[in-house]
Amino acid sequence: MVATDILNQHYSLSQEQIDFYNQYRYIKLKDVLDEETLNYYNVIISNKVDELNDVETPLEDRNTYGKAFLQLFNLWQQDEIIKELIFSKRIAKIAADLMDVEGVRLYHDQALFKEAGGGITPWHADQHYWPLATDKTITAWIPLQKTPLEMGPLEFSAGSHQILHGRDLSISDDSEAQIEKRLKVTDYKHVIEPFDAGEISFHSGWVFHRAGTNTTNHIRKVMTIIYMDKNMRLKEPSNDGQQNDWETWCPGAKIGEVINTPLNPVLYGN
Ligand SMILES: O=C(O)CCC(=O)C(=O)O
Repeated sequence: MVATDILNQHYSLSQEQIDFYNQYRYIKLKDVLDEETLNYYNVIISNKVDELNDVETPLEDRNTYGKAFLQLFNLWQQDEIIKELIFSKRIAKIAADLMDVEGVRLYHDQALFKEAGGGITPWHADQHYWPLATDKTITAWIPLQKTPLEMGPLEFSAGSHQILHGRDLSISDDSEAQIEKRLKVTDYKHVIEPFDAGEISFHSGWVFHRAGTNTTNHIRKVMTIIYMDKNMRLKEPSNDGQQNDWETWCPGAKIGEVINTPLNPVLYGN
């Protein structure tokens, strides 16, 4: 067996897991990847991030966003082997089943490497940045190593997609403070858990999430795949971030029409 065979094998989700996702809009799933595949991609993605990263500013001189992670986009276009991970039918079908849609397309991928000594990822909701017409969006957050609490694993406010206050805040000290304050007076559970090797989380575009600092001497290496319903339509952008995302991640898509550009291939479904 080569390391990547698991990428197209079926992963069984129970109805309970689908119901859990539907209620809380996040879920953590164990053994989506095996250790062999994980170690293989850890090396390949790390090499690509090293090659493409152009951030030279020392960590201490960056702002809060800059301290949170090194961020590199659409690696699937840079490397055929990384493309096999991003095009994994196993992961894409989980995304489709959790959202209860027939198929999913790629919005974009990104590597999020929280460096040793890296800062927090402030509370935020992703869909604030996306010009997408419905909430059928989901991110697979794929740690490339076992991720203990000290490394800053992804944290969720379970079920917080129902809160409107704070959705419009870009990732910043302000979003961290305001959303934290709002969440404190709700009953939504703040889920802070380590990730085993091979464990992946899925979260929807409107659920609030954050990550802590990385206090270890190792980089917290994560790859993410952002999926949307394959029938997702482009909406009129309502902020500069959404305008920029339209031009960058779905160039040529038309408002009101299904986002069917070469950058948005269907990864599961017909
Ligand atoms: O990896 C992180 O620290 C944050 C990830 C995140 O916000 C996301 O994938 O939506």
